[in-house]
Amino acid sequence: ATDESARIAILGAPIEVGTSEPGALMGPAALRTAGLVRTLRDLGRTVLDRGDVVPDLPAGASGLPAVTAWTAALSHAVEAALDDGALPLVAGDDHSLSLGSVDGAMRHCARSGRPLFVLWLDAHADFNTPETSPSGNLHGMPLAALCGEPGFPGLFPEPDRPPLDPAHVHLFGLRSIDAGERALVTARRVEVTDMRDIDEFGVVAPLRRSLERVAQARGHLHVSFDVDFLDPAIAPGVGTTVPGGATFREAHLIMEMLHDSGLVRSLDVVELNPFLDERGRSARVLVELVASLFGRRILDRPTPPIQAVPPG
Ligand code: 5AB
Ligand code: MN
Ligand code: MN
Ligand code: MN
Repeated sequence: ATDESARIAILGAPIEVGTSEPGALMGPAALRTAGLVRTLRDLGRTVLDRGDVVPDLPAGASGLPAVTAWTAALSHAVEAALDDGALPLVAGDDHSLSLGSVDGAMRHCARSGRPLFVLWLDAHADFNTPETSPSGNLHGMPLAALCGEPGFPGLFPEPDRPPLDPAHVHLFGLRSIDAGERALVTARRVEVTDMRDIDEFGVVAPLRRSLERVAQARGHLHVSFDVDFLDPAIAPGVGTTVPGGATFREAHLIMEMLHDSGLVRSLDVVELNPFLDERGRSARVLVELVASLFGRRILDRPTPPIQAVPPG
């Protein structure tokens, strides 16, 4: 990721109110069971496991009120971790938690003066609004809400927050998009690398271009990793599988490039549903990928000296 020296603050977010598939609640526990903390410590990193974030949630709350409480709790926890000089790793579940983690990173960035960029590794665009959503599930809407689309009254702790710049969002791995969100993604000029692009050009060229842009802007890169970015053959433990996802090697390479960039300052790992997993496979794959993001490499030697961006 990452500043080699930054402490990693793990924040569990067992949230499943944004999805209709039960089991997500167990995501943070499965990541811990698969050795998330131990693996990062073995890499020589200082890891602070802050336990699970506890939202101020009335018993039985669901839908928008529940997501609003989670958003406030996570936004504050992520902002506090960043203010403290740590790198927050939100070990989650459903993707509505990124409403809070990205909002927290935005508030931190507003004060530090760094522009925020978001790399959204996902089969889906997550750019629905309540009006365009075919399912009504909030895990399909976080980017639209963060980018200031109407339809989410009172969702964020600060009602007048400046929206996330959609041109700073890079959807990577896209292969399932609904008609309404497709129109929005196009109109708002969100950057998109879909699976067709990856098939033709691989992951390296589009990711390098994007990282170069963040580096030039001296930006803060937030990475949101949805398990369904991966092909279901390697990560079946997710409610919304879509065939034709990233391979193990493609995902690894992305993590290695992110590490080498030194630009990642906050991270979500979301949508793991252990109830749907096969013998912990998906959780284990995720821990492997996170290890690569935090500097595990095959041999201890410098990165191949390739130019960050092809000239021209
Ligand atoms: B995920 C769908 N677009 O809005 C919707 O897993 C799926 O966080 C959303 O990417 C998937 O319900 C949300 C059909
Ligand atoms: Mn998602
Ligand atoms: Mn701050
Ligand atoms: Mn998804």
